[in-house]
Order: sequence, then structure tokens, then C-alpha cells
Amino acid sequence: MKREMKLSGIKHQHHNNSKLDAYKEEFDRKGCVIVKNVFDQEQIASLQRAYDAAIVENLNFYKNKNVEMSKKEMGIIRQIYRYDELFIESVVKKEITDLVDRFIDDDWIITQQNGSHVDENKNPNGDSVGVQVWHRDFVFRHITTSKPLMINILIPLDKFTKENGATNILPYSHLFPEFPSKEFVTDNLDYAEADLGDIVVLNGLTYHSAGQNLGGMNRRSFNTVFAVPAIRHQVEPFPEHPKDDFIKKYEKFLTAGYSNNPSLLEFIQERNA
Ligand SMILES: O=C(O)CCC(=O)C(=O)O
Repeated sequence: MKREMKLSGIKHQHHNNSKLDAYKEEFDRKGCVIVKNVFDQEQIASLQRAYDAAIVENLNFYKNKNVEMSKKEMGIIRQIYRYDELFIESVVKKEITDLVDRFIDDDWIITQQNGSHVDENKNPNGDSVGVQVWHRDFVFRHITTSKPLMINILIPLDKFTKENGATNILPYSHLFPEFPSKEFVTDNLDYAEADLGDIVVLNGLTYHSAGQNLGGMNRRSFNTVFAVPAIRHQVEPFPEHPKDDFIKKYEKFLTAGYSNNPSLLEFIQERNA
């Protein structure tokens, strides 16, 4: 039997008119939401193949570079769309851009897109490959905002389960500037358990961490960060050697016409426009 909801002393109540409204309400209140069935199995299979190839290409890329890779960098494929356009193509489809338009409610650009995989952890007390550090994607910011300035969308390329390292999320943490105590985190974290085809959407201020993978299988995903254009790109947005019409196709999503460093005259002209 469905229990009737009774209210008392409430003059204002939020109402949703569509499924997207309902997702947005959950996102606004909790700082996170899992949106179901955004990708079909064929799209996921292509992304899985592209991801496996990107792991190899990424290792090759760093092989002869004189750069020290910290442990925290393991399991991350920075600017994954450099290796395959499919990654950026898959997040600029209407279903995703409509959601981002709605959730950010402002101009936005893609400031980062990183692969993130957590390999099986053979040592339950230690870390394995993967970003198992608590953080906000809006890094170093101990603030709250009345509207999201940044959101990030994690796309699972393997089913996310508690056992295989589903992202650990601290719901409502976008509403508090500081990171809570160890006890609070342990008692209140949620596991973003998601099926293939689902996407995990977080406010850029929501604290999260990749989970420990004790599940006997690797867990792949990629994370795209969308932010108002006042926020910098993590790295120069265009790959060193972009393929044919990459810039033409994706400039709109990567810069939205905002130049990172307008000249003084361009700046004044933009203000007059
Ligand atoms: O892979 C994950 O579960 C989390 C990834 C992540 O935290 C990030 O890309 O910012």
C-alpha cells in the first residue's frame, strides 16, 4: 500500500514536471545524482575498446618524457580525447549537453576530460592503481556556491559496484566549505553503484574518491568536467596535433568563444559588444 504523504505548516513545496527536473532536484539537494540509461550497450562497447587502447597509448606517451609520475597519477589518463575523439564526441551529444545546460544554467566549457581506472587491489590495506584520494574537482576551493559553477560527469565503462571500486561520494558535501572529520566520512559515504549506460553527475564541490577495488575485475570510467568559462582549463584544451577538423568541431565546447587570454583591446571590445 502506498503511504500518503501528509504535510503540516508548509507553504512552499518544490514540484517537478519532467524526469530531468527530478534528476536536477536530486542533484541540487544532494550534490550528486545517477542518471539512468544515457548510453546504449554498443556505444559503451566502443568506448571500452577506445579506453583499453588509450591505456597503452598513455603509457607510451610518458615513456620517453622526463617527467616523474606520482602515485596519485596512476590510473588517470589526462585529456583522454587526445587518444580518441570518441570520448569528447560522446559527451557533446544532445542528451548530455541538455543536462549540462540545465544543471549549470549558464555558459559552460569542458575544462578537463580524464580517464580513471581502478585495477583490482590485491592488498586490502593499500592502494592500487586509481584515484583513491578524496577531493573536489573544483580543487583547493573551500567554498559553497548558490548555483553550480562546475559539474563533473563520470561515465562508467564497467558496472560500478561497491566491491570493484564504485566512486565513493559524500552527499550534501557541496553545501559545506570544509572537508568533514574521518568519522563522519566513514559513516556517511555513499557508493555510486551504477549500471553500464548510466552516468554519475556531481557538483564540482562534492567530495568524492575512487573506491578500493576488491572485486576481482578492473573498473574503468572517464570523467568530464564542465564549468563556467571563468574557470581555467586544467591543461591547454587542444591536443598538440589535432586531427583534421577537431578544432572546428569541438572549439565551441572547449572554449565557447572565450579566449583564455584575450588581449587588452579584445577584452575592451568584448565588454562593448
Ligand atoms: O574513478 C573514480 O571513481 C573517480 C574519478 C575522480 O575522482 C576524478 O576523475 O576526479
